[in-house]
Amino acid sequence: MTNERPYPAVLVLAGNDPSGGAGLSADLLTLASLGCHPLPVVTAITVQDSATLDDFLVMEPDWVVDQARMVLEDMPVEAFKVGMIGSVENVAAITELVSDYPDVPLVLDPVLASGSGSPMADDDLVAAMRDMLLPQVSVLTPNSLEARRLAVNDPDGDDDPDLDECARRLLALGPAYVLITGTHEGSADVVNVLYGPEGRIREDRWPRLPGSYHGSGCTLASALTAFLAQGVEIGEAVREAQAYTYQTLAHAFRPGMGQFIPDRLFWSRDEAEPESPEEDAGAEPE
Ligand code: PXL
Repeated sequence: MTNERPYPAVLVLAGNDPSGGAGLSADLLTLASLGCHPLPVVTAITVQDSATLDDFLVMEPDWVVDQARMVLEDMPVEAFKVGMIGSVENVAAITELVSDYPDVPLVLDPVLASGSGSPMADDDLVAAMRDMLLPQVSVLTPNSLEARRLAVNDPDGDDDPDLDECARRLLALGPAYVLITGTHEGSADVVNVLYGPEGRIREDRWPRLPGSYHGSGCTLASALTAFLAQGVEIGEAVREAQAYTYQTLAHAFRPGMGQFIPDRLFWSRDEAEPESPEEDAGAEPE
């Protein structure tokens, strides 16, 4: 064998979603589809379908760390991607783990709620992410709701910063870059903005697709991680990740009775037309 490591390895710490829409499945399909070798570390298991999150069970921090350390000692990784974390203890354990790899880019998708809006993180978990993990993060990828929750310490007060101000506050907590996605805003187009040390770096607008998707945020964050793992520069990686994610959404399919699922393997399918969200936009909004 002359080429023992053809694909960059990416360690993914995330929860399992048995509908195959979000979480680890989304991450693994995206990373593999974009030419990486995903290393899945389970942080939680969820009980959910394509419409509803019923319950979840969080792994013990020792189990999270042991899964990760075993493979990290076996092979080099080019990037980390963190999704659902599940507990304050897991935030602490993951922070300590990644601090041993300061040169490996870390993308954090701060998962606070399921696609159907059920909470997946309480205030203590949000505070732990903010205080412990954000200083280690290379790129934070909140949607606008997550950006506001992470940036505003006092959600019941009068503090209502715009998204530029949220980004400034989040950058002050440590991440090198923040990509705020606009799917949950009311605008006609979806507007995603990348911020860095000097403020706005790029703004991309995408036509808002009809229907509601399960796992779109996981797909975008994983695609971004894949490009960073391949050494693509941040601005270009953000552009490519959005273009890929848009295609997965344009080719989304509806395997059950709930939301549409992005087709991370859209490029590998036969020519046959996929079911289109335009034909049935009846799924519950995200
Ligand atoms: O889309 C966010 C997300 C991430 N991770 C897991 C999930 C979800 C949403 O439902 O279930 C495991």
